[in-house]
Amino acid sequence: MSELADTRTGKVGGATELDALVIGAGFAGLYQLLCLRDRLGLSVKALEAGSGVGGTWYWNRYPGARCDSESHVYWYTFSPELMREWEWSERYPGQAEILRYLNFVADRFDLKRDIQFNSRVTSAHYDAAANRWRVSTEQGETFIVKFLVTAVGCLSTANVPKIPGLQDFKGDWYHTGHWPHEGVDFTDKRVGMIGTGSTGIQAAPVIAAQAKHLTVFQRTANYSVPARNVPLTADFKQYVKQNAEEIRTATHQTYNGMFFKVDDRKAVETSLEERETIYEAAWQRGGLQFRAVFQDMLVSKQANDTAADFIKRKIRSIVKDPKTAAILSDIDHPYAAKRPPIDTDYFETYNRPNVSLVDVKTSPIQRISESGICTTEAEYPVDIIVFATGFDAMTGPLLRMDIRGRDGVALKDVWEAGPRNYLGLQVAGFPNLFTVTGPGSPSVLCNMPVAIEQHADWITDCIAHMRAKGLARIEARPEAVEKWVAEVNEVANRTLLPQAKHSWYLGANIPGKPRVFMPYAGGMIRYREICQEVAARSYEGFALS
Ligand code: N01
Repeated sequence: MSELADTRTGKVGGATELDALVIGAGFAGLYQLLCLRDRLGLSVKALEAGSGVGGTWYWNRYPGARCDSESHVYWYTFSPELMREWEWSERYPGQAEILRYLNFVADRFDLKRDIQFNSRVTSAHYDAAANRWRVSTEQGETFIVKFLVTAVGCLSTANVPKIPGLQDFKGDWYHTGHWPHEGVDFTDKRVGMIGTGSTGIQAAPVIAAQAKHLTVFQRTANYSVPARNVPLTADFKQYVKQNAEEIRTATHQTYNGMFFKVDDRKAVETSLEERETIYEAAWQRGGLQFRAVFQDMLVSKQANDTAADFIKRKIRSIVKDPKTAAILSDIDHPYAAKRPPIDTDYFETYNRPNVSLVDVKTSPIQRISESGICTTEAEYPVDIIVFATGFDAMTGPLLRMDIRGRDGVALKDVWEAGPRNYLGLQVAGFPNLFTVTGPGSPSVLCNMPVAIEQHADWITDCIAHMRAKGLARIEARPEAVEKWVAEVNEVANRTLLPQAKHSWYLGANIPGKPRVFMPYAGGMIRYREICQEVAARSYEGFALS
């Protein structure tokens, strides 16, 4: 700290000097803060735009919000005591319970004293001469830090489509990712909901149960498998407590950070009857495990077609009105090539007399009037519009900050044609900046807490290594970035994932966004090995000085 420093506050000329700054206080930010503060003893703060911890689970309070990872794997595993102390109540944790959990963790480890809430980072500029990041917030504060870690989430920049006339709408409208804390009362209201991704599929049944009428505007039909959520039994809770360590180990050994493994058998080598039995059992069991019943489901179109066909038949058997069933089951992409939703009574909801479906693929939304949503064919009067229209995923939360590396080069320019980094962790030209679950890492293709803990641990170990060796700067080498970007593309192209043309994995949901498959699809287990090898080889691919 310089001579001008106020030693009581750590402030220098109005700016706060720290060893490290973490942006975000969701799952990732909380753990990263804990690692840097309590393991390394750094002076560190987290800045959080919201007024509380929770990230995704702080913002996404829409009706029906629930996780699709099962609760016994959707938590931190760094502390055996913590795993013993916390007990989930349902198979899939709901938003309110996850938020309680994250507050419990933040209090348990006394993290809130180092989190500054209501602080949105607007810019982060690297000063090469000082080897420091200068970080500014919307609230006018400045921080000067050696290490900057973004823990801003992958799905945190809401996408409200620019539909003409929205400003004239006389009713209320909400995006699911910015849901009012006090909730929304749908009683006696005509509701129009745009979007049928995981969010819309979760929200529709809950809104329909309360609203006078719900009209769902579907652009791309989607698969969904029943979640089969249930309260956990005392026996299962006991099992989790007794086997927490084994469960943790297992989640480190799977492709996607889940407890279940993808089965070895192939759909194309299984008889029709047996396949049907397997799919039916998976449908009854419910959840994301559906995609794990055949190993070739995500790599062979022929195999995938068998799963797709099964689900489409299920939709047509559940939805009574044949026209509605046809629109819902007219799905144009392989199963699980877009993030596969799981639901509670989603397709059944269309059998309610107060629910209707509008196909906005054949008759697109043109504008919003004072009193409703207008497609090319009709005007649908509504009192409330719910935008379940997703996010500017993965790159959006990073690019909405003005991040500039060496020589003032802007991240948005470096990523003009799509994200380019090394291991999803560092961008060449942006020294000492780490991106937790950044594009190019498994992140959204993995059970998030598993991906987050691996990243935060790796970053912590890396900084510890630097301190031990007296090193001040780490930066991804351009050639390592080239190789990694090629690797990310190559592993994605070995799967069917890039075939879903409207997927946010590809950035296709945001007009003008470059279409690049963003997450690393080679599997969490392989990714973990790669990161370990890189560290063991003295951080191969990084320049340390
Ligand atoms: O967003 P989405 P989401 N006019 O982008 C439609 C995670 N998540 O919030 O497909 C009309 O998937 C869009 O149509 P199309 C999970 O990773 C997890 O639902 O672009 N429609 C699509 O139907 C998930 O994948 C959980 O043609 C428009 C929908 O809006 C991710 O978050 C729960 C439109 C957006 O779907 C995002 O899910 C919820 C327009 N102008 C979310 N613009 C769980 O853990 C967009 N759409 C269970």
